[in-house]
Amino acid sequence: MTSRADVPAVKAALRSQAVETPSWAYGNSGTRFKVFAQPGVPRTPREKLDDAARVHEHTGVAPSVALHIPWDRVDDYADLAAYAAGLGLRLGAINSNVFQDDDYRLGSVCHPDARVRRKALDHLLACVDIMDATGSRDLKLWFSDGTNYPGQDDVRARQDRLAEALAAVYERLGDGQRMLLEYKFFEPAFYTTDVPDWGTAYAHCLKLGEKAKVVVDTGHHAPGTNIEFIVALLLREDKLGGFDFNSRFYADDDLMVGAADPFQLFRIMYEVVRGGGLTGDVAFMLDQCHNIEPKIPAIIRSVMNVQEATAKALLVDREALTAAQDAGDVLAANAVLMDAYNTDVRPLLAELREEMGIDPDPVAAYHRSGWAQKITDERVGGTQAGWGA
Ligand code: AOS
Ligand code: ZN
Ligand code: ZN
Repeated sequence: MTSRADVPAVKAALRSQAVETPSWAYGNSGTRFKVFAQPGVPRTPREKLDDAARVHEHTGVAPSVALHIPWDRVDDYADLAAYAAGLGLRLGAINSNVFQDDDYRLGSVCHPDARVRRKALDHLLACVDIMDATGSRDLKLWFSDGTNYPGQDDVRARQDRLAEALAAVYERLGDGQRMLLEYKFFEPAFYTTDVPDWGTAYAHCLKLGEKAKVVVDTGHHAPGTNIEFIVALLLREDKLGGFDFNSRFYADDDLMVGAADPFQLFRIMYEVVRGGGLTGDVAFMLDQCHNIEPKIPAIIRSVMNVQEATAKALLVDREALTAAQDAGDVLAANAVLMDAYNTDVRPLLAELREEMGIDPDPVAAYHRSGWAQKITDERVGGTQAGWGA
């Protein structure tokens, strides 16, 4: 560990970081080729929360759960929020879904037909009603809208339609509520995507106002994109609403965060720390699917991976870094950063967990708990993450 590290301050920062887990990560999921059903997966939103409570119990830093509507449809959302509270959890971001109906073949809020646009907008407004009931702060917007062929639709008119819908949703937001606009460079559209990059998301959010922020899904960039630069810039502009964390090797792989490139995750977390994002309003959410690995331990591992990257980012000797940067000492500056990255923070985190009264090894504690066997015995016919729910 770097000699000048203020360990109590690092621990305090780690203790206060909250990682939000997604309801859909607890259910079955797969690729377009096959869904490998796993035993014991949740059959209802309540059961997803039961599993999320285990993740929070063993990590101590995963107190909220993101919902996806209508995948997590219930009759009474206030009741679901009360159920979550009973488990020591709260309901987090409400993820809207305007991509799975036949009506959305040519898009949702950007669709050429005003009827489909109205239907999509009504869904987004209904999601804000749900936020009122759950007490959620954030509405997360991801649009599958785009075109597959040049000339298919008027790309600029689609931006006008998007702006109109976003403005209507923005208008509906209550005090303390925000909308987070997510971008993704392609898929399912392959020629143009209506919100393909941070610049497009930023331009819309800037016009809308301070309740509109950009969300960075780490899997939504072209290979080689410098994501930490985007993070630094958005933080500087006070427009970073949060993250959808996951790993990618190729496209939107949705693998465990920190698995493919832990160094990139560290560089992102360093910019978060540097930009004051750890103490601000940045939401640290996971957006992952566990197609072949057991889901709950994978989610625990993911939370731990975020913690490890954050711990390393907090250990960067900022004073030494600034001194080296000011002196133009390229190698020394790089060495300061690498010193922090190469520190084994697992003992520090184990110590922190003991101080928090939890097992220093969350995955082992989960395996010992018997929960996996219990849900395998009790739950039959668990649901698919999205499409079947
Ligand atoms: C889609 O690629 C996005 O990452 C969204 O956040 C989406 O709503 C989420 O992945 C659940 O499918
Ligand atoms: Zn996402
Ligand atoms: Zn995605």
